[in-house]
Amino acid sequence: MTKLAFSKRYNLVVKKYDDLLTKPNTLESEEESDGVIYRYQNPVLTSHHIPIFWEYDLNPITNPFFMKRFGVNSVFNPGAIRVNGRYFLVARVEGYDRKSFFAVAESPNGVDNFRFHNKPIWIQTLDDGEVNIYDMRLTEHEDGWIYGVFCSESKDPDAPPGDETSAIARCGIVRTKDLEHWERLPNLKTKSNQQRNLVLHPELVEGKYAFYTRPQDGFIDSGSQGGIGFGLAERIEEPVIEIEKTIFPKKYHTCYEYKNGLGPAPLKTDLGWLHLAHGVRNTAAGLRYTLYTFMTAIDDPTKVIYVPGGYLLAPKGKERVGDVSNVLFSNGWVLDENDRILIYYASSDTRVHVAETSLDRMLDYVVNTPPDEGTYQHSLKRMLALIDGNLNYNEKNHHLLDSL
Ligand code: BGC
Ligand code: BMA
Repeated sequence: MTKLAFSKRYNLVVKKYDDLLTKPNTLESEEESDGVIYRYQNPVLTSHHIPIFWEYDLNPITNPFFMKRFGVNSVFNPGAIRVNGRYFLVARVEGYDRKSFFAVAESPNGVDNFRFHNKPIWIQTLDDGEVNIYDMRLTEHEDGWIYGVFCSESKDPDAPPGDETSAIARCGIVRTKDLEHWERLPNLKTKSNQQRNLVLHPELVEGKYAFYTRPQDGFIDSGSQGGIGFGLAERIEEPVIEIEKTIFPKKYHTCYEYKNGLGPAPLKTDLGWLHLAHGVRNTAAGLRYTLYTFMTAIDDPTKVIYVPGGYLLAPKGKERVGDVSNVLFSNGWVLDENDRILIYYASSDTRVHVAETSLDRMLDYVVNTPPDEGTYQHSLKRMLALIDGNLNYNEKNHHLLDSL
């Protein structure tokens, strides 16, 4: 093995880093897209985007081999927000040691040149055995704060001796005005022992803080618990939900058969609250996570009014492989003033991508995609109706299909 001098190795690593950070991103070609969503070609955040001085000791005396002293394994599941025209992701940064924390990365255009701020976010821990934190959802709330709601994980105190995997997931809450200083609030209390994928609704409902919840029986298994829930908390500084109702149940033989959970905070549109969620099914190869959308009524965010059938985005190509393969997960999106929607999603718990659509396109998709009516017979009838409609249209309209 040829040993490069500290400075040579340093220069190579810096060059690679700089090239990566300034690399422009481009949309996939028109015909690659399904017409609903357009993916960008390169991931927007990966472990290679981590600043060099977070991983390496830059002092040749204490680090003569210029080796990583703190390795980052993956960057994924970011919350997203646009402030003063700039795009911010609050990413889950996971070390080689499996612990994760949050770090803010900023971009001028939302699709490339994402750069981490100088330091990851300092989060004050609570005195409750918290071991790990992940998957922050950001909400610009009408009360003037930006809230970050995340999963706080600890070892299950009732795990029998020898069981080193059972865990408890709770809902952690922080808030900020500047994305630099974050105030930790108490964890949300609900009746369920396990909570993951909680999201704060941007507006008060009946004068209270409204949360989308996802109660579970076990750490992985949602068990008898029904799906995406909803509940109100009187105060955010002492958050307690007494009554939780299921608004989007998991369902047999769908892409959210095993479990589901809300993604980012919903977007307010003229037709209703637009939601992005993940749906999970179990397979012989393990859990498969895809993303889907639905809409709830503006005056009642618990009332589901549209559910396009099937998934919106599923793992594709290189996205399929990673630490936890066959997973797409999203907890961040941004609607900008030009009605562009940027969906930030992670693939296989490893890296972050962005896909683009527009508000009018999404509304068309949500309203006009046939719902999943439960059986293949229903689905087949829907497709036959589409085919017959097209053949009929073809007869009457210049035989568009004849060249196919
Ligand atoms: C992991 C999460 C995962 C959860 C359930 C946690 O320990 O950090 O990424 O979603 O387990 O599998
Ligand atoms: C879930 C999430 C994510 C993760 C996914 C797949 O339970 O909370 O952290 O992306 O599992 O591993």
